Amino acid sequence: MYHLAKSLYLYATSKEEYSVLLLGLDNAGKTTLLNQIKALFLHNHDGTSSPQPSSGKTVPTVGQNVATISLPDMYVKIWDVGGQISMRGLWQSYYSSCHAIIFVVDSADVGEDADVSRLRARKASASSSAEQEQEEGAEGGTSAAITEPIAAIDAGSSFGRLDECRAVLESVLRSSETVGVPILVLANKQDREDCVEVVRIKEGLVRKVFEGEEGGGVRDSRVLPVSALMGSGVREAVEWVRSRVKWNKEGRPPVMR
Ligand SMILES: Nc1nc2c(ncn2[C@@H]2O[C@H](COP(=O)(O)OP(=O)(O)OP(=O)(O)O)[C@@H](O)[C@H]2O)c(=O)[nH]1
Ligand SMILES: [Mg+2]
Repeated sequence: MYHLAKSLYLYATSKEEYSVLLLGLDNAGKTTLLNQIKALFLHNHDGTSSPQPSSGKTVPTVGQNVATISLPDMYVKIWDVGGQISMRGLWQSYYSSCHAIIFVVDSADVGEDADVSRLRARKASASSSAEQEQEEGAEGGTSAAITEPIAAIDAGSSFGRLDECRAVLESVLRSSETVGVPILVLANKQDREDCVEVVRIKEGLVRKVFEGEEGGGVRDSRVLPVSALMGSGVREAVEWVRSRVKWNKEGRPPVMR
């Protein structure tokens, strides 16, 4: 009788627990995001309190930070692992037990896209050719002068860490242990004036990776703008994860706590 009562009590009081892995390059804002999620959800289970700016004081993560938040219908255990190159080798040990991945991108550190670079290059070379023409009174031969610097800029460093970001995201998707795991890409630092818009991150990074060979086929994914520092978009990000891990429950069953 005691055992029956105990199991009924445990059944009535336990909740599903899902694990979420925060990944992304160093300095992307993973720890700031974790702190903001804790501030929003730890004392208020539905996260309806208004987001407050976080202090933004963090140090590069060596190892991991972990926190569990309690939502009305589940616990979410969030693993924040270091994004420095030396830390990335540890990521794969978390893949098999995670139910969702949040990949954080620093939107102020992806540079500008190829179209903007081309336009800038065209403008710059057109005006320098015009100056040259004026100085030398030369005619003809300007089209070669216009196209030359474009190639130079395309191969240059105006892309910030976009290429690194793409390669790292591809390597996450390439692992057989992440197949079918929902992935949320967060375009973080949207409060910064020099950030790129979420649509640019979608086109320049996410679509290329997910539609490319490394994309690992169809998977549940989304791109959302956030500011981990100010807290904007964080509740929506948690809500997306909550709904997707539930939807994928048969593929990756939760643990009961
Ligand atoms: N403006 C702005 N700064 C942010 C935001 N999120 C994080 N930062 C800043 O970015 C820097 C790095 O943030 P972290 O959260 O430590 O980055 P991380 O991804 O955990 O870095 P690693 O632990 O090295 O992988 C800190 O100075 C944060 O204050 C944001 O949304 N807006
Ligand atoms: Mg960190």
